[in-house]
Amino acid sequence: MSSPSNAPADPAHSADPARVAVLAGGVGGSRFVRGVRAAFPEAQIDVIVNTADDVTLHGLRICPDIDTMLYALGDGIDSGKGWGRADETWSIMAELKTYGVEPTWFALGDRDVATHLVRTQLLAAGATATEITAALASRWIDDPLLRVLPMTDDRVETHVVIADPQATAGKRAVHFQEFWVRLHAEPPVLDVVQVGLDSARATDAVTEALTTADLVLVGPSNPVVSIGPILGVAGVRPALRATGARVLGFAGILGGAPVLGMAHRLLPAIGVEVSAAAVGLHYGPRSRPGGILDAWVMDTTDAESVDAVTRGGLPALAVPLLMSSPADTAAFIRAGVEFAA
Ligand code: FO1
Repeated sequence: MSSPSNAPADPAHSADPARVAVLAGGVGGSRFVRGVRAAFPEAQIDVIVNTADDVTLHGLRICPDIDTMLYALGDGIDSGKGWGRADETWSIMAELKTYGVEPTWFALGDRDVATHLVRTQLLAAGATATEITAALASRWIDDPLLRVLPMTDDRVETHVVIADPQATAGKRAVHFQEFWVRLHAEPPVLDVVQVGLDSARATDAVTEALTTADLVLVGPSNPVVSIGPILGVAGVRPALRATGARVLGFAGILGGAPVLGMAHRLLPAIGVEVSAAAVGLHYGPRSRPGGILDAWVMDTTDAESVDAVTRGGLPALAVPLLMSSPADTAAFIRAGVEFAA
């Protein structure tokens, strides 16, 4: 007789959570997921991945956060770059450059292109993002109790509005990938727009994973372009507020700067200070309308802001958050679970 599926986990006295749902982006997200598996070896883990980074280039549909998650968990990732395939070759890019066919600023390795060819032809055949991800995962994921789920089957793309004196209104929108990869996140950000988000719905697999979980973990991914879009998809926040699970969030900002990526360039544009405390309160306690968290875990660097977060109605904890190994990540995840119990 298994324990009630929604019984909140209390690892101090009872078995670990049977079902864990994780909200994650790409590079940091995959490191976090390895820690979740190390923390809870027996659990079903459903990883809900951001797809607002997706882009179509050279006629191919590219899903960076999904592919990074699959490659990383399947040991096929270029661990130096944190994205793309290991042992990559670049003949296709060299040929495109020779043809003078743009864009060449987005580096597509030959092995990586095979993934985009598979995805693009399955999309053309009418398969959903969820079906395609499951098909790709059958090659990359050998963990029968781990599922990688796109946040939605609908098309959502993050665009960044930047100042541009040449443009008529003095500003223009660029795709997030152009902002990050070609423009190196340099231009001042006036706004972040997730195109298509207002009509995107969470898949049934995503809402089921969230509502039946014993534990939900919001990973330390970019709050604006990774976690933000997931929370913005219709059905996700209601599922997070309805779930019987504990919902724990983990800061990706330490000492006022993101550990990875460019969140510091984007948070001000949505009116959120670049600090672990501000991000936690931005996600908000479940006791507040729209809030999603039962607890917020920050790094010891930010221990002095535990009180401010707690006064904001969100129980907070400060422990070492660096994901230098799955065991280190598992340690802070378990510390968060025990704190929230
Ligand atoms: N990031 C870069 O900085 N430069 C690239 O040329 C690049 C290519 C690329 C190709 C496929 C892919 O899945 C990811 C790629 N990324 C590249 C990383 C990508 O921009 C990020 O993984 C996310 O979109 C941001 O988290």
